[in-house]
Amino acid sequence: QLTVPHGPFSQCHSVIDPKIYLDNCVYDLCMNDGLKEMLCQALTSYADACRREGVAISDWRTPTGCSLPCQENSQYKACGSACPATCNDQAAPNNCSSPCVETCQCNEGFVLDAGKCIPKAGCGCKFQGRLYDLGEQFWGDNTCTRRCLCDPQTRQVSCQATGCRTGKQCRVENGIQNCYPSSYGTCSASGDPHYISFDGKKFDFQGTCLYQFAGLCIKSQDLVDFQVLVQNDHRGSQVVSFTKVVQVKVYEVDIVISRENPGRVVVNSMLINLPYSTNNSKISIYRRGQEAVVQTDFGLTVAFDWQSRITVTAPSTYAGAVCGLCGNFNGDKSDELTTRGGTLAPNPTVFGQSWKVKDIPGCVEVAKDECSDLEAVERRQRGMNGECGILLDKSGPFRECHSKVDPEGYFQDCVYDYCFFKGQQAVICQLITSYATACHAAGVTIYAWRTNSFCREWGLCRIKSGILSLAFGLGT
Ligand SMILES: [Ca+2]
Repeated sequence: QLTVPHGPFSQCHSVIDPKIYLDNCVYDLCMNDGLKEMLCQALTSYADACRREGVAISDWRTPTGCSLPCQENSQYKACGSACPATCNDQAAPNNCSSPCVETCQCNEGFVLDAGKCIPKAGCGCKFQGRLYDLGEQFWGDNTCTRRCLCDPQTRQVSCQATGCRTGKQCRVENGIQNCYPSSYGTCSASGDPHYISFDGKKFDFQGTCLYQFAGLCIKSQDLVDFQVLVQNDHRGSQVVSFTKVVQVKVYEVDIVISRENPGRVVVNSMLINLPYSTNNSKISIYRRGQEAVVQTDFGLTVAFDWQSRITVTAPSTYAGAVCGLCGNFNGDKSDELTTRGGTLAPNPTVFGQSWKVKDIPGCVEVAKDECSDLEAVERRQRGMNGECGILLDKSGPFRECHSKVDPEGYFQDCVYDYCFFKGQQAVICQLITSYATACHAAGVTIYAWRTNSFCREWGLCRIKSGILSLAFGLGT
């Protein structure tokens, strides 16, 4: 094999003269009665010399029977990678710049670990009978008091005493034990708009500029920063409208839900259809009933019905750390009208103005006059089974919803708007629509409440006919 012209060593002949190796080989074989090991040794030394000179040697072991004994789960390679895959670096062969070597290479699915080829899955740390991936963090007990790490260097588990931070509790969700928010807070705005803060304070604010609805104000390593902005529409004499644009900023993604784009949302300036997920699924946006819902992996949910109703739900870990029109979520209702400057505002208008983020051309923030005969209007409406009274009517179209969604708040908002806008129908129609939406979301059947003379459908007809066309395959 050493001297055959087209044999495995032929490429090396011009670099290292094989003659002396051949002579030595013949001599050794003679002296040892043709012992196979002698032959293999001689061939190995020539192959090594060639390889040192950078000459590629093809497989000479198979034809000569000088197989290199390879251990379990590995196989002989005449020209294998000099950088074998290991537990710490399974991709090492792909980034190897050294020339190939004669080696025993671990089989597919195995990696070299302490001189042995072990299954890839065997890389990691064993702890209480379970195997953890290198770098994996996990709880070492079922009460979340020991946080453990499978150290990639030592492949040993090290644990530290810790616990769930304030506002979180240790429990299992979807099979995963972790510290989860112990509760959630909700803030909403609808109609005029009427606000209900995280701590439950109700107030009205009619500014039509861009405002911070809610956002992280006390920065913390444990809390993901976010901001929810709202813009309300200017209320003209003919078209009455409410929250027009909702903007969510989180994980450097900018999401805009606006009345201009019903059924769709704008993500980083691109108009997209739902459902949609972005930033490694940290944010998902989907449709729930009549609402667009933005949900984050840390428990923040923002829902907007593309019309007038916005709801923000935040985990209790954010208690006391947020600010904006939704208040600070510290459980204290009395300090909800805290301005951006940190002082308590004398009224919702001053409070709201302080949370302005941006002026929109033509936006206004005038404090509206109180409605002088509010109480009389409320008394009158309460006794009616039309207008705002339709919401409370025990035999009316919403009768089956009363036990699921309390109509009283909606009724009061309706009366308030009715009074202020001198009974403009479009205003109260929006509010009744809000209640209908909430009933739908609660899975309750409601009965026809619009008539040709009361809250006749306008824009909705177009949307509905669009949906019908799609349903019958006529969509464009
Ligand atoms: Ca508060």
